[in-house]
Amino acid sequence: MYSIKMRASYQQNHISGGETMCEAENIAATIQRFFEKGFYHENGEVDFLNLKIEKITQPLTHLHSLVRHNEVKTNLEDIVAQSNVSSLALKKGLSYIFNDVLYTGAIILSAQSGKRLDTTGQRGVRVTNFSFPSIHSSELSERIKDAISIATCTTHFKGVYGELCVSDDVHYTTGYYATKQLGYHRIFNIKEAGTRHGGRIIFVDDNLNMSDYIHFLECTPKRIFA
Ligand code: WAQ
Ligand code: MG
Repeated sequence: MYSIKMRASYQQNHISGGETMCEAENIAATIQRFFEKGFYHENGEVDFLNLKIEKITQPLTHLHSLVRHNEVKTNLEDIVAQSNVSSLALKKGLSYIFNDVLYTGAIILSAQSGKRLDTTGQRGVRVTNFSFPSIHSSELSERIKDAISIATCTTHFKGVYGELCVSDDVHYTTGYYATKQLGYHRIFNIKEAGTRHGGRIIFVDDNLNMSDYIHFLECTPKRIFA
């Protein structure tokens, strides 16, 4: 298997990224798909696009996909409160999402105090080396498959209470909140259309081993099955 990564930007500001793993015979189709995703993006013109192909040499870790819930009226405060994340932490998380910084990856916050615990600056932690082959032919969009895969990875580790996601794409207004126990809950109209506000916030225990967790998210090859 090969890891494929794409990153596109304009004047060094993040526009779009993508990552997956695939077999050799699917590399050409995957880089074509990622080229189109990054180069023709609703967030605007791109002046830099990087595609990276790397052979996977480590064994795959298998993760069971989170269950996807579709209720129209999921209330963010309620579901976050059910997952051991304080309202202060949620408030701080939302302030990272609804600011003008364009992060490439996820921000990791204390679920208790809301203090930022990772030290990756404006880059954030990017979940990479994952694939979701068992639903490739399903009716779900690439965006939703990607989102369920990322949430399955971020919430898998012990000491993680939940992940909140808002797309930074100008016209996509559905986000989600996910936990290992409660599953993947879509949240409609989480932002107003027309802004680049967005991001991913992972709420964790203060005692979580940060370098093990980041290594798991960025480096361990992860295969998600339904
Ligand atoms: N790892 C960590 N953070 C990421 C990753 C990744 N692989 N990919 C994106 N991010 C961060 C980054 O800060 C982006 O700005 C932000 O998340 C949003 O990414 O209808 O489309 O790809 O059920 O714009 C969720 C709802 C859609 C899907 C999320 O996010 C549904 C989405 P985007
Ligand atoms: Mg985006």
